[in-house]
Amino acid sequence: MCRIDVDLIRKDFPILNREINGHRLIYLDNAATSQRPRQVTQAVCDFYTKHNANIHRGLHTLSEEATEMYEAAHRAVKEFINARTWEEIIFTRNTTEAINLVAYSLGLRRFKPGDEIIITMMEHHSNMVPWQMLKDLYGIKLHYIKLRPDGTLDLEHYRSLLSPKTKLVAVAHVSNVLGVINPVKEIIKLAHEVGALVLIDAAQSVPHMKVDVQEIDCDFMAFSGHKMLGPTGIGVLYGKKELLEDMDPFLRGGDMIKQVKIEGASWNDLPWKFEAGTSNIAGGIGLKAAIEYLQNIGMDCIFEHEKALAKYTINKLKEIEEVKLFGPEERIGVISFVVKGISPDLVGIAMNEKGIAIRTGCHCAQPLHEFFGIRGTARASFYLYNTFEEADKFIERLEEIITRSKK
Ligand code: C6P
Repeated sequence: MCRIDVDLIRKDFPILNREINGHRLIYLDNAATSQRPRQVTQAVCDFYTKHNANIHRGLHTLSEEATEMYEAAHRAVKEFINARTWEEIIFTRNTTEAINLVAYSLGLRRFKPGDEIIITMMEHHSNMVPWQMLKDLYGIKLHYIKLRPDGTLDLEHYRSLLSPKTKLVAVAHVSNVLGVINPVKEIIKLAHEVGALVLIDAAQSVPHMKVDVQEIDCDFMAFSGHKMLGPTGIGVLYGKKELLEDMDPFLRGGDMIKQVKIEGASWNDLPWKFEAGTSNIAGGIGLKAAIEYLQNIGMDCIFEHEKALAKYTINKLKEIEEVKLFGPEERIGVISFVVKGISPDLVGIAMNEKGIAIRTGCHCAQPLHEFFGIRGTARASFYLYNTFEEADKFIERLEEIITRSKK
């Protein structure tokens, strides 16, 4: 059992002192993007003010420093998710680009008509639309694992979809709407038994819990820096080295080549083969600072804190008759709900009047909302700097909104 010192943590996030509409900001939109601590903004600022240069392109001191810092960022990610080597860590812009990289470099080039891909009904559009592209272009069959009424995956249905034709299973580790933690280890084991590869969309898990790629044995994993205290514009694709070596590049141009001749080109070593053009060097360096920040606090403690906040808030929401919650009991700090008679957007706007930031809409998961027969939800999502007092204020405001709507 560990406790995190939320008061101390909050001192590192100046934005949390902002007033919105005359009220201290309560930021409950962490699943969309997190805030950044001083340590991250400082690391980015230090890079630009003291070390800025392009990487891999100069023999001067600044270029060597920038190269070393950017490579160190890859090594920090490698340690964080326990990859075998830092060559397995490719920096992308975000989760979306990381998934598209696999769809283009593996799917478009290696899959053929009749091959099958399995995803789930709860996927974010980023882990759905790239696979729909393969279906439309190549006649690849796309299956969706059904959900149980509580929003957990129907694993019996999953088993029935698997066959030697399955080439890829692409699944969210944690749903950005339901907060449910999917049993990825079991999903991966079953996929490997039929020879399929597995991509894990870890956009909502890596920021909040310890994820070990060797332990779960995924083949690819994608996540975004901006949801884990890092800068925007930097994301990660993890891939097993032998698979990445066997794949064609995604984007082509500078830095990803070994040699270019009139007749054609050969590819650079990993991970650079997949990092074409000038990279988001400052973003990578900021991501390293974010990882160090999270590691100092401890991923297990962050996970416990958020789970406790979610449980506390859900118990209070359950007492409000007009509120309908989505997702199972056991979950990470993401809570989506609807309020009888009030649209999610109106709930969001009324929350903002008191400085409370939540997200409303379909959260880029339209098929999931259709599954529940609704058009959108309001969503509160927690992170390490949120407090129980903030949860109370959120509930209090929701009760006010409901009372006001009845007048
Ligand atoms: N979900 C949300 O408010 P990007 O935008 O590429 O950094 O992340 C895409 C993405 C992929 N998978 C999951 C499970 C996600 O939650 C997200 C981003 C945000 O829920 C923005 S739509």
